[in-house]
Amino acid sequence: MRFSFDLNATDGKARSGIISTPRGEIRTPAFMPVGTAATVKAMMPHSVRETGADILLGNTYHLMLRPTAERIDRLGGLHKFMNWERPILTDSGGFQVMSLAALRKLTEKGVTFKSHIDGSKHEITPERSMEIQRLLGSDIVMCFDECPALPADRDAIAQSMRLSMRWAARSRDAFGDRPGHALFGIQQGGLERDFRSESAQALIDIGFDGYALGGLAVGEGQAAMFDVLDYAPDMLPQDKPRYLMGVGKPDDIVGAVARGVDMMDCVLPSRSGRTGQVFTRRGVVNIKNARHADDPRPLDEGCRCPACRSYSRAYLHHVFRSQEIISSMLLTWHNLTYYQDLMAGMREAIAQKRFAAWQSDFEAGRAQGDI
Ligand code: PRF
Ligand code: ZN
Repeated sequence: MRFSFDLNATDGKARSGIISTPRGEIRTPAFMPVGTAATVKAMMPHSVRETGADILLGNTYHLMLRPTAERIDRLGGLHKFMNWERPILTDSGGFQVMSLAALRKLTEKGVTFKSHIDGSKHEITPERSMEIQRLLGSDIVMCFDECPALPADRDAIAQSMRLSMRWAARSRDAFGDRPGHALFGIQQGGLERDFRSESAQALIDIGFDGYALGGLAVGEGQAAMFDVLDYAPDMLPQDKPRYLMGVGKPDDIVGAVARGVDMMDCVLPSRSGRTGQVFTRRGVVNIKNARHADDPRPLDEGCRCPACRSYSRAYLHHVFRSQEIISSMLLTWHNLTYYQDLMAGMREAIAQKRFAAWQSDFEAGRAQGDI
């Protein structure tokens, strides 16, 4: 069975479809929970599935350092290792090297760095990144790229983007032909329309199974990101999935889907679950706040998750304040459920051609605030 993408419905620029892989279907628009270290923190895999996730994201950078890709391969691959048999997308490592590692050195060949865990020295090249992602058994492999920190001058953005495009060609060559597995290119070019266009054309000439929008959500702000998303997805093929990397807050996700994005990932719902930040239809609630201490009501009346079905705000406030492990479990479960229900709501609205009305309701709910 091969990797394929079928668009089922469009409404304005918003799209809804199915990515088919040998490990299962991915309903789009899709949100991918982040499982950096072979776990979605505080969640059992079957619980992640119950929230509605079809696919998880894993990280080349973290897994190559610990426990190593070779060890995971010997143990039967990442799916078996972490007990998640559905699709996994892996990021290629460069972005995490730039944000986490020490003594980074970038050359035409690749990047060398020291591990943030034990200071040991490592190298990732496009060829090595493809090898690691193959050893992990990743279903959707990402090209090795460089994501420049913004703001940067136009010249630096162009140089970096062109390096990423040469690496994209090397990634394609090293990946080879692997039926059932997909390789995604990554568009770069900062906030510069001409460089975004040059990058898209370079990727299309190489040819990929899907196309990511990289280099966004790196500090430019939502308005600047939406300005790029107003044109950049249109530069990519209509018939292939489009993945916006590392996004975002619920309103970023809704705005991205409205502009033609099909896939996203972000640590926000899981990380916020551990810091007491809760996403609801009425905006963000901080469970740490003293106003919840005597509140017998659920977090979100309309939510189907166990935190909302079986516990009060007062209990969730108490276990958070007491630093009990169940606090991270319940709040992460809630946040991931909220994100997946958001995606399901958008998929349904797109299929029924009422996405604009759905988006107005989404914004109205948030305008009301938590009560
Ligand atoms: N490239 C890669 N991974 C990423 C990004 C990128 O540009 C981003 C940018 N938001 C997040 N993760 N390879
Ligand atoms: Zn809930």
